[in-house]
Amino acid sequence: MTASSQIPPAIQIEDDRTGVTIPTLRRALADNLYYVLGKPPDGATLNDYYLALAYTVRDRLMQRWMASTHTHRLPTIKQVIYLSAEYLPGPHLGNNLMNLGLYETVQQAVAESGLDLATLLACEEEPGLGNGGLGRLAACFMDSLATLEIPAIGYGIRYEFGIFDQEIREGWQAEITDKWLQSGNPWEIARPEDAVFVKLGGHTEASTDETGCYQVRWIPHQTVKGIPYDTPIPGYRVNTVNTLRLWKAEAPESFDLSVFNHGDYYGAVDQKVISENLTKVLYPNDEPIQGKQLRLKQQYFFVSCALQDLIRTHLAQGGRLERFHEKFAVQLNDTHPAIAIPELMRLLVDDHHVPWDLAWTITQQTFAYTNHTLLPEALEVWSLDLLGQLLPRHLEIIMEINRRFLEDVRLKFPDNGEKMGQLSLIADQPFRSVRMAYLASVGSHAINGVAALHSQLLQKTVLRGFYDLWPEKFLNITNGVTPRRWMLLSNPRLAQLITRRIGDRWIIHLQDLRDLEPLAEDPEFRAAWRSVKQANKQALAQRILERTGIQVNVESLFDVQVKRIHEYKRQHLNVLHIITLYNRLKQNPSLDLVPRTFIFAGKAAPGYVQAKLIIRLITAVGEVINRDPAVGDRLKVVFLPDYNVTNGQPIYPAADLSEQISTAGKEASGTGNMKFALNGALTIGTLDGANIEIREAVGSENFFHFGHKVEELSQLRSQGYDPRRYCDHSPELNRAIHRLESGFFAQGNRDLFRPLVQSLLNDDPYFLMADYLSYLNCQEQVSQAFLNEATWIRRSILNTARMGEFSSDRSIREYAHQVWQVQSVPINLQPYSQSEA
Ligand code: T68
Repeated sequence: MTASSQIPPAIQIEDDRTGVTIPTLRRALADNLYYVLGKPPDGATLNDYYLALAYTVRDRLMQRWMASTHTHRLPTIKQVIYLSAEYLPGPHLGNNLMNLGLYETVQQAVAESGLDLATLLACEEEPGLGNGGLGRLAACFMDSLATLEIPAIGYGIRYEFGIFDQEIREGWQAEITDKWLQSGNPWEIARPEDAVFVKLGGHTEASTDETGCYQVRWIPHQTVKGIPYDTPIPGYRVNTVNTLRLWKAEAPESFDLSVFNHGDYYGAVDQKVISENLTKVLYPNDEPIQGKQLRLKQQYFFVSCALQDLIRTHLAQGGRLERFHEKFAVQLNDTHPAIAIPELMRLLVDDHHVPWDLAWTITQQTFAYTNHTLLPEALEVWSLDLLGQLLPRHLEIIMEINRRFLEDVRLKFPDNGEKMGQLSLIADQPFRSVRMAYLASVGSHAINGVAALHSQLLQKTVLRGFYDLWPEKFLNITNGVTPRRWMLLSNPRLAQLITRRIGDRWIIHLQDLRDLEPLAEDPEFRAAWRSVKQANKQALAQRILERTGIQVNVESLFDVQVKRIHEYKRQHLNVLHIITLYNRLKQNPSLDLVPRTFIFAGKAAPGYVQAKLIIRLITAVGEVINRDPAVGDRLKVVFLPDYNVTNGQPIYPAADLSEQISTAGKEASGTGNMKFALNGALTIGTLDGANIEIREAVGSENFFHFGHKVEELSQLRSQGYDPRRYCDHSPELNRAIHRLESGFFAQGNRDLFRPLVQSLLNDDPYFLMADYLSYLNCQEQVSQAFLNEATWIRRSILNTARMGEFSSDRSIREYAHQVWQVQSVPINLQPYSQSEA
C-alpha cells in the first residue's frame, strides 16, 4: 500500500485544499468565492474572482509552507535572515502558479469556469515596497533562496503606501498614492500572536546590581507594537516555501489604556495614530533623509522586531544565545538595517546579560553587509542629536563600539591620529553623526559590493581604511536576476522556444543556455528567434498605443531605457542623441536613417527637481518629434508611465537595444542590464557596474561600449574639466544644446530646460558632454549593425546564450558558500493528515 492510500478519511480536506485536478480546482475556486469572500458567482466582481483564485493557490502552498517553517526552526538548521527596508516582489499569483507547476492547469480550470487567467492576473496590485534596484534585488534573492532550498526569512516593513503610482500629466510626472492594500491582500497572513514591542526615545539609567554587575536600563518615552504579516515565497518546483515577514506598527493596547485611564481618550487615539504612522509610507531614495526622524524610526522598528523574533524562536527551540550566529546568518541589505548591530548588542548585553566581548563576537559572526552605492549623497549618516533622542541606549553602545575599535586601530597604527579620525564611526563634519557604512563594516564579518568594479572601488574609496585593516573581510558578489520571473514568466514565447530546443533545465541552471550557442548559426532557429522578438514587440506596441496613444513601427529598432530617473543614469544623454538624429533629419529630410523607437520609463523621486525635468524633457521632445510629418515613423519617442515590476515585464522581452549609459563608476551594478541581455537585447553601455562583466560574458563583439572609463574621468576631473569645450568642438552637440536653449521643444519657452542646460554647460558632474561623441559614434555602429538582420539576431541569441552567470541563483550560491555558510535543506512532505494529526 502506498503512503497516501493509508491516509484516514480526513484526506477529504486535502482534496479540497490541495487537489490539483481541474474539477477540484474549479470547486475550490467556487468554494473560496462563496465561503471566504462571501460572494455568489453572479454577484462577484473580477477582483473577487482574482482573490478567490489567489486563496485557491495559497491553499496549495500551505502544506509546503508549514513543513518548511517547521523544519527551518530546528536548532541544527542554519537559516539566512535577509534584512531589507525594501522589497519589490511583483505580483505573486502568476509567479506562484509557475513555481508550483500549476500555470497551465489553472489556466484551463479558470477557462472552464468561464474566466480568463490573464484578466484575473491583471487584477493584482503589486506590493511596491521599494524604490528600485535594491528592493528588486531583495525579491530576486528571496526567489533564489527558496528555489535553492535554502532556509530563509526576509524581514522588512509592511508600508501601507508603497512607491507612488506615476501618471504623466501634460508631460510632467504626477504622483498618486499607492493603495496596494485597498482591495485586500490574499497573500499575507497576520500573526498578532507573534507581536513584539519596540521602545523609542526616553533616557537610560546605569546602576550596579547586587552582584556588582554594571547594568543599563532604557526607560523609553514610547513603545510601539510590531505585528508581523507573513507572505509565502515558494521556490521553483521544490517543496521549500520561505517566508517574507513584514512588520506593521500599532499602538500597544496597554499604553492606550493608561492614557485612557487618565480620561484622555483623544490623547490615546492620537497615540494610536502616531504609532501607526511609523509604517505608513515608503521613503523615496534620491532625497535627503537626514534629519527625517520617522525614517530612522522605521529602520530601527523593523530591525528590532526581527531580532526579537529571532531570539524568541531560538530560545523557544532550546537554542543558546552563545550559538545565535550558528543558527542565523543575517545579511544587511545596505546600511538601512545597520542599526541592527547595536540592537543585537543591546538585546544580548542589557536584556540577556551576555558579557560585552562575547556579545560582540556573536554580533560580528552574525552580520554581513552589502554595499549598494558609492554616491556620497546616498551614504547614510545619522546625527548624534537625532540618534540620541530616539535611541539613547544605541548611541551609548555605538560610542562604546567606536571606543574599542579605535583603541584597536591605535595599537595597530600607533602615533597615527589621522588614521583614527578617518576610521572613526563618528564624523565631525558638517555635524556630529554616525557613519552607518562604517558601523556596518565594523559589526560584520563580511562586506561585499555588487559588481566587480564596484567592489574594487569600494575598497579603494569609501571603505578604504577598513580594507587596509581587514582585507580578508571583503569580497565581490555580482548581482543576478531570477530567470523564473525575468524569462519564464515575462517572456513565455522565448522560454518555450528555448525549452523546445535545449530542454528546461536552464530554468534552474541558467548556464545551460550555453547550449543555444551552436543554434545561433542555424537559419531556421534564427527565424524562430526573430518571430518571437517581433511578437513581443507587437505586444509592447499595443500597450504603448493603449497607454500613450502613440503608434510605433514594430520594424523599427526598439531602443529602451527603463530605470529610475537620475542624472547619473543619464537619460538626458539618450535625449541628446535623439535630438541629434532629429536635427540630421531636419537638415536632410531624405536621410536614410535606421528607424528607431525610443522607449523610456521610470520614476523620479518626488523632490528631485532635475530628474522630474528630465521626464518633462523626454515627453517634450516626443511631442515635437512624434508629430513632425517630416519624420514620419522613422523616429518615435515614448515615455511609458508608471514603471514597476508589472509594467516592466512586457518591456524587456521586446527590446532590441538596452541603454546602460551611466557615468563610469556611478552605477554599483545595475540589474536591468541583465534582464535585457538575458532576453536577447544587445547593450549599448559604459564600462560601469556589471556592464563590464556582461560584456566579458557575451563577448565584446556583441556589446556596444562607449565612453570614458573611471580612471579617465578622474583624470579629466583633476585637469579641470570644462564641459563647454566639448560643445565648442562638436557642431552637432552645439546644435543639440542650442535646440534645448532656444525653447524649440518648449513652445518657445527658453526657461523651461534652462536648469538642465546650465548644469551641462557649467559643471556637468556626470560627464555627458565628455561622453557625447563616443556615444553618438557608438549609436551609429548600432544602427549599421541593425541593418544586417541575420547577424543582429545571431548576436541576440549569443547574448542570451552567454548570460547564464547572471542568475540570482549564482549570486545566492556565492553568498551561501562564501558568507553565510548555509546548506540546502530539502523539505519532505508528510501527507497532510499525518503531519497535522
Ligand atoms: C541600486 N541601489 C544600485 N538604492 O543603484 C544599483 N537607496 O546599481 C544596483 O544594481 C542595485 O541597487 C542592487 O544592488 C538602489 O536601488 C535604493 O533604492 C535606495 C533606497 C533607499 C535609500 C537609498
